Amino acid sequence: MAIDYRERIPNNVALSENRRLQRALESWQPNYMRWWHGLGPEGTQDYEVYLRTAISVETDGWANFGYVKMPDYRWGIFLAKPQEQRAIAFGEHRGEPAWHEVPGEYRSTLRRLIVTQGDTEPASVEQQRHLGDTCPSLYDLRNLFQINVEEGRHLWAMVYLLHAYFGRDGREEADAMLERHSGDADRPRILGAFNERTPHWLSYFMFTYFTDRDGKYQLASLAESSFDPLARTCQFMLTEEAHHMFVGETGIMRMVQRTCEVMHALHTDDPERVRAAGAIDLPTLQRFINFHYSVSLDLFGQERSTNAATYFTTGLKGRYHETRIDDDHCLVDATWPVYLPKDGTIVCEQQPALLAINERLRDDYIADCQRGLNRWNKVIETHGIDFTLTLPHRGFNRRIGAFDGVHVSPTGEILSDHAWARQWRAWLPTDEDHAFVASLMQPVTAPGKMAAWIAPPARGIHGKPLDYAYVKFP
Ligand code: BYC
Ligand code: FE
Ligand code: FE
Repeated sequence: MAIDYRERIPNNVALSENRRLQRALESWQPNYMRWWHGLGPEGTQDYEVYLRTAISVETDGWANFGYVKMPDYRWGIFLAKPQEQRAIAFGEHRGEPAWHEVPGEYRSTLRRLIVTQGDTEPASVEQQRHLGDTCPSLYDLRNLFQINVEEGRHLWAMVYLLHAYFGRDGREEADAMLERHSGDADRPRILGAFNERTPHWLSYFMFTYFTDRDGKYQLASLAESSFDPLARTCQFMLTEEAHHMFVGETGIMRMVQRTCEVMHALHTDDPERVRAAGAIDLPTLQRFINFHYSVSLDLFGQERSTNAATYFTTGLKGRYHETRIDDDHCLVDATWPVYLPKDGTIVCEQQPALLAINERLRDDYIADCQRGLNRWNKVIETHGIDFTLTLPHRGFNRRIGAFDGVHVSPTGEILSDHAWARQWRAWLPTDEDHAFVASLMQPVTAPGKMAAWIAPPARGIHGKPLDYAYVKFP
């Protein structure tokens, strides 16, 4: 399973033994590079970045650190080690051997799932392309670029599957990945959150906490797939995802820390005084949590989804940690509680578990999101400040599913249009919030220095000190 770095496309799938596939991917590669130069991190082609590159897919041999110019990053194809005689764990094919080819009857559904997954990866790079101009520190800048190159690699992972297993339509879909663009009026990215802007570092930390975490849960579900190459690709992608969420969680933690220090020093909880001191007040952080959390909840799809039921029954996409769940893994008679708006209130109804697969994954996600808030709230508490960050109700600010078109307050009351219009500014980032946050975004690029609105991280990268030159400019 060693990764072969002598190849033009590094890989551990013996690409050189399949000339046709190798040639097809090598002809996609220049298009990818053109996309990276055009829509990847802006103006960074000559930066030398202290990046981690995978050297093997073993848990111990993962990482190699060194300075790399991002266009020279070795994007490649890495699948987790095969599991011998892996059997399908759920659905109507439970107990049968996992598939090494795509069954004809599932071809278009599986392709669609892979395309949807793949589309998010370059979208996030596009969304983050201007952030380098306003980095709060070299440490943060390097982490941004690490995430960007890895999201680029995640695109490679899906493009490999499309080329290797889906013939001509797969190749066309791979091309289309570079033709849709985040926020493009004519050819947008597929899922809503990936067409939103990531205009500043506050949005970016929220995105990597909440939206990359959707990635964790979707990838974990696809890692259960009966289609073994997809499962193994997603398993390896998950190891990279952990760092993206770490960046989000610690980024928000550091902002909270800084804000609390300012509040403590000034003996104030007045948001205006906190802002005047150059920190981001807690109510503003709460509004950004509300926004990024709710658009990320939309990424799980409808509460009741026949699509999701089909993915599960046919074995294409499982539940989170499917094999650790103690049930029949077919869900023929099972039910699952689902929150739905009904007659002006929100009710919790038992629904067929098969239809509620998306909702169950959303439940797992919500519980995981709350863990970060608990840690941030500890920081607030340690400073003796009476304020609690909370996740809004799952129906708040939704565009997909049963809550689309229903106004729900953060605490879960259904509101009239009028009541919503009167109050939403307290709950979602306003233009003024964005303008204020943008005003803080002055680049800090001296080694070891940190913008005033964020506390330094607890430690540097890979044992290096905080004042290490994580990025060197030409
Ligand atoms: N926006 O039956 P439903 C990541 C559509 S993030 C727009 O619920 P389904 C990353 C849906 O397509 C992980 N449209 O659908 C993070 C369907 O359309 P049709 C990304 C939406 O299929 C950060 C219709 O509504 N991976 O990796 O059960 C940085 C009916 O809905 C949305 C995946 O998503 C939306 N939010 O569930 C970088 C995994 N939601 O058929 C990367 C692959 C739903 O009516 N995708 N629709 O035309 C899936 O598993 C499923 O497609 C979804 C949707 C869970 C997304
Ligand atoms: Fe990704
Ligand atoms: Fe990610």
